Amino acid sequence: MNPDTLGRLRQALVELDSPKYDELLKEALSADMEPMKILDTLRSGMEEVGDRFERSEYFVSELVMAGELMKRALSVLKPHLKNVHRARGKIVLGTIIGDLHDIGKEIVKSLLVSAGFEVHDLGIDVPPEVFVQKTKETGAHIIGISALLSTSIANTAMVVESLKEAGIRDEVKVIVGGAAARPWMIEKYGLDAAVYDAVKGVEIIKMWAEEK
Ligand code: B1M
Repeated sequence: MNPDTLGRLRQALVELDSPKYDELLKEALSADMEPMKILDTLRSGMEEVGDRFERSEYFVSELVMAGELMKRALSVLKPHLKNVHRARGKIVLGTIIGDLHDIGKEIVKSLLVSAGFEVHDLGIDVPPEVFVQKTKETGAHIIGISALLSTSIANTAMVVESLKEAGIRDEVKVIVGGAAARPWMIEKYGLDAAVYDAVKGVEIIKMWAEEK
């Protein structure tokens, strides 16, 4: 493989050059590149797309296009993320209300499924009570919330409040992950963990499952 395939793949994503992107994605896969390495590279490309959006060089239509390209890679890479199959526990997963971003959540879901978790994915724009309802229904001990917008991440505190109201706060761990997650939110919103990175998030979830 050309040593700069990943760099060029990232660039093709940033430039929204769809044919080049597909070609380089194929090249990276046929060279047996680590799927997580490819995803991390693409994530960094998405950050640059976001930066261009902030500088008004890109508009929402470009964000949509970048999202489509990223999803295309995800569907190709997903089967390669699967390795271990062990019943590890149940987790309720979703993107918080007000937030429609789901690419990071899909990555986390694939990693959790491959690590042997039974994942109940509620999708995007999920209200707090729906997280709690599904948790009660499935007997899950972990809620994973994805949050990319600083405007809606505070809604994760409402999930914690709903758990308290349902009388099950002590039985359920809550982890929030995504571009908007910061460690100070753990205390402020009453969470158990807040991470920026999918692998780190899955490590924490595995640790909690082992403690059970
Ligand atoms: Co939006 N968007 N977007 N967007 N978008 C961001 C997030 C933004 C940072 C761009 C920017 O300005 N730099 C900005 C948020 C700013 C802020 O709040 N501080 C932003 C904005 C402003 C908006 C809109 C408001 C734009 C508008 O309409 N004016 C709007 C909001 C809509 C809404 O949600 N209500 C909007 C819309 C969209 C699209 C729908 C067009 C599209 C999403 C398509 C989709 O998801 N299906 C989109 C995109 C593509 C982006 C960027 C460019 C890329 C996001 C992405 O998919 N990254 C993004 C820029 C950025 O992130 N810097 C941006 C790749 C993905 C693999 O990374 O999702 O971070 P990520 O997931 C990571 C980790 O965060 C972590 O693991 C994943 C893998 O490493 N992780 C977890 C995620 N969830 C986890 C859960 C865990 C653990 C880890 O445990 C449970």
